[in-house]
Amino acid sequence: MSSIRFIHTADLHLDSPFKGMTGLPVDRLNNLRDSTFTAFNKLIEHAVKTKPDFVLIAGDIYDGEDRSLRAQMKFREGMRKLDAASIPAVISYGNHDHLDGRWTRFDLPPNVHVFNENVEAAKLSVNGQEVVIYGFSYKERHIRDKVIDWYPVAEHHDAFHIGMLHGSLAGDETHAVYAPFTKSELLAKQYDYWALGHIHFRQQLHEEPPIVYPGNLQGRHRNERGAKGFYEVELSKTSASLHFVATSAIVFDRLEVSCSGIRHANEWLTACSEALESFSTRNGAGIVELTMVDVDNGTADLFSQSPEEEWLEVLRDYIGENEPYVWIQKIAFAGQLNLSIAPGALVQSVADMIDGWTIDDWKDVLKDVYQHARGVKYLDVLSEEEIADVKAGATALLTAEITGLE
Ligand SMILES: [Mn+2]
Repeated sequence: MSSIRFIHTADLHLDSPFKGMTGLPVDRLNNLRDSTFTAFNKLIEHAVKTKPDFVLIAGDIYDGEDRSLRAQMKFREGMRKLDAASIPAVISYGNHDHLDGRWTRFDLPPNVHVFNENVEAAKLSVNGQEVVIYGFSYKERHIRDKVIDWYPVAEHHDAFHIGMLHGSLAGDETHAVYAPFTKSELLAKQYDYWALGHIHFRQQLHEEPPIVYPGNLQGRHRNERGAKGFYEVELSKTSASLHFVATSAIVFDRLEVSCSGIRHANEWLTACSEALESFSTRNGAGIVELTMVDVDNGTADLFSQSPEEEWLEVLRDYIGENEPYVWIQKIAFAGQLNLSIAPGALVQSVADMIDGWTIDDWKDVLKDVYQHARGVKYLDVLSEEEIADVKAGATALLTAEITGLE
């Protein structure tokens, strides 16, 4: 039996507004606002050039439930290019672009199969080989049902079976409203591949068969770090190979700058500039936060002579507008806090308490925010990584406040 080759992408979030990017020069802000389209165009160009058998888009094509006209027009253009290259596309809508939103409809070309609100099968024939793709679109923003129960178990194993599902692993209560499933429930369907969407962090939940989150095509904020893109998949009945293709036009990241031995401001500027250069060589344009590490007392003295905003301003001036352009969103002198002053007993006991919180405690603590009807749409799920960030940030703040008083 021959193998098939396809592209798996999800979470395009076209026309994401990138709110809160204050200070970014206007033309750069425009580039950023175009970045979801730039990333999408890279995907389309790649597809037209490499001619996969089909393209799967597992939900959240649009960022908003109103699906901006511009986003719909650009998406349609992309689908037309695929159509002209005879590449079928199978798409579903997710929680961000659910069917219940208010949006003006654009017709999509005939190569595109759109899943409706019930789980259904789309059948493709690839070089005489039958491929069955199962999926559904969100009929409203929250899908609490275990939609996974509606997916049929695969029969006829001479065909390829692929499940498309926009949702999250069950067990995470904050995420229970997004078509929850367990890994064993997916495996029980006996499909050859699970094309997931919704979680923006690229990850493979299972190898054989592959259960895959490709992540989004373009990071949208400081917590969506690193290169983003899609997977090219080559699948046979006995093996699968996944190849990641980066599309992000602007990469969000957090860089550490070693301040070891730094005594003068110009040495610091050089150290930061080197870190930024090595970042842009690897990633191209970006938006980064710089964290100072290896800060000893001498360096801390230097930093304490000017306010943080001034250091940031001077650094931005020094770096200038080289291409590829890297915007420094923030600098943090985290190292300072680990100086000669050990965190007091009070800080330690509070930090220990935070450290001891279970996921339920976190949810309880944050319930006002996460249950806020209007606020919740601006929040992504609280990941373990974010919890770790909050912990580190809280401890640093406490240390700064308390040791400052002492
Ligand atoms: Mn999404």
